[in-house]
Amino acid sequence: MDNRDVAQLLNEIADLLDLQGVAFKPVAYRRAARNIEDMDQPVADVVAKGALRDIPGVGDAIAKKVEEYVQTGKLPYLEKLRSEVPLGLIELLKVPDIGPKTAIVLNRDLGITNLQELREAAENHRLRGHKGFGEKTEEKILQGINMLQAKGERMLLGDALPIAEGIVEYLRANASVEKISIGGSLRRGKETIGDIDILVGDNNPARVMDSFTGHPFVQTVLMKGPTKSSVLLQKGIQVDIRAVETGSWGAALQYFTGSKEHNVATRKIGVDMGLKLNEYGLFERDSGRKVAGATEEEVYRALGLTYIEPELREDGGEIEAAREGRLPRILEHSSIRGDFHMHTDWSDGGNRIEDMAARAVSKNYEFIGITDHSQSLKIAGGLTPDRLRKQIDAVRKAEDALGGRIRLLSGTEADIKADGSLDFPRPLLKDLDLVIASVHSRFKMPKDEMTKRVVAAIESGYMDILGHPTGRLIGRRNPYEIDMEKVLDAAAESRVAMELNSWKDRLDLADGHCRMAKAARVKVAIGTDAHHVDELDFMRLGVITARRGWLEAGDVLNTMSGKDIVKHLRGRRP
Ligand code: DGT
Ligand code: CA
Ligand code: CA
Ligand code: ZN
Repeated sequence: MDNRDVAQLLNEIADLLDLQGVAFKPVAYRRAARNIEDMDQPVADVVAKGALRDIPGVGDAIAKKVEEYVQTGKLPYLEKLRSEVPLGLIELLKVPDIGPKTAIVLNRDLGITNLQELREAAENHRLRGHKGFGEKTEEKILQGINMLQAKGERMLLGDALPIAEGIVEYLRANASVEKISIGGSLRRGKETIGDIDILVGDNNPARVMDSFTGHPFVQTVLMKGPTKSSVLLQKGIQVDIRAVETGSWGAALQYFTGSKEHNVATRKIGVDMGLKLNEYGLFERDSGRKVAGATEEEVYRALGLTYIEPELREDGGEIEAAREGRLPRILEHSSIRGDFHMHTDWSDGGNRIEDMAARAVSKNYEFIGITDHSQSLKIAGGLTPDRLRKQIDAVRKAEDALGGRIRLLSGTEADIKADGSLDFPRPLLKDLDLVIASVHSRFKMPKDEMTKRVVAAIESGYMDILGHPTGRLIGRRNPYEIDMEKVLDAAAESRVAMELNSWKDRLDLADGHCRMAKAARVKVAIGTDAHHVDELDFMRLGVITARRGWLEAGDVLNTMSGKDIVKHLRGRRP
């Protein structure tokens, strides 16, 4: 349980109190939630020290509830509130323009209890004419619902992963399960996740199901059976759990990891060998004798395949490669020795150069690139040439202060302007250790113009890495039109690397483009684009995406030593 979890529960209390028309209290709960979330120390430590009431906004009433939750994992006050307010009303608050007062009116006067009913009421024009609702408001509400539902369908890998890990940890602690793993698309590391799947290997599944459905974040139990259950958490996030006997663990994990297409292909291999593969094991078709099932490795081996990492299980050629023993040895997180892309308080980042460096040292990194925005990006506090010169000195100083424990690359994330030129004069670019160049404007250019623009930047001789090469924001902004083949050809020629920006809604390059880059012999540089020390943790999303793109350590610049990366970059300066 981390501070964010506690904050989330307090915010939910605030929403529910709002929906009961309670005054003042919701504001207090939200304030406490924000302060707890922003704290550096884990809330459990603060509770243990008895210092909860020292946090601004945390009075006696709120402190007691937080203590109870931290100590017991339960919060009866919240459960009571949940039982008093129709479940779906909280959803209504997510629609832009609907606050608690409106939600209460909609519920009291029109009997609306959830998003679906609100949609129907709006579609049948039952809102207009009602107190305060005009035709316009009705339309706006409908648009808001559409946006919510389109986005709500799948969640980001970076959002789903911590939630799922929290549940796994909770079940380890509370149900002392023998084996447990995330499964489904989340284990395969897909960039968006439909629902979270969790698999448990345990010979007493009933206890696991009780524990799971009793998790404090569970809002609705959709289904509860002896070996499987499904629940909804806040925001409609669905979690499915399955429990199997430990002897079937490997076969079940293989089955519930998917993808469906990969499973169809592995099953077919079995059929051709006279075997039957299902979630209980791999069996001889005629005798029914069990051939394998306890581990995934033994299942794959019995099918004549080498072990296939979950990220590769998309029926994208991995089965043929496994049969012929030519699967790549994909990138491991432990091979990462640095991060190329981050922002500091010199532009729109939240921490100092020294803070970013200290966090990187604690990750055992050998180098990081300090790459604040360039002058054209005024909204992000882009640096003028003058400021950038000063920053180069500041970076050197910070590096010296750390006594050689890490190399700090003085760099920039320079805008690629509409004509393909970079946003700083060449002599200045020459003095930097690292130049990332990215498109941040004029996204709607026709494809051939955009391709020319980016190729011109690549061929300028002054850039090392093309930042977030397609500009997409998952679920929010489409990639810009660009001829990736041509870009990769130019990059191969100029030995410019492609960034794999691992910000959670970018993951740009996407997995498929990573494979294209590898085929074109273009190196990939993973950058978190962190604007805060904690966001350096997004590295793992980049690693997962690189793995899905079949990249090996040798394809990724982050695996070079600090010394080698400095040498590599110096060798590129004209
Ligand atoms: P998602 O949730 O849409 O992001 O995608 P998945 O892959 O997690 O799909 P999900 O949650 O429906 O099912 C989890 C895994 O269970 C899936 O990856 C493979 C396995 N599975 C589910 N249904 C079937 C099926 O009908 N046939 C086979 N072969 N496998 C299935
Ligand atoms: Ca799933
Ligand atoms: Ca599922
Ligand atoms: Zn950028």
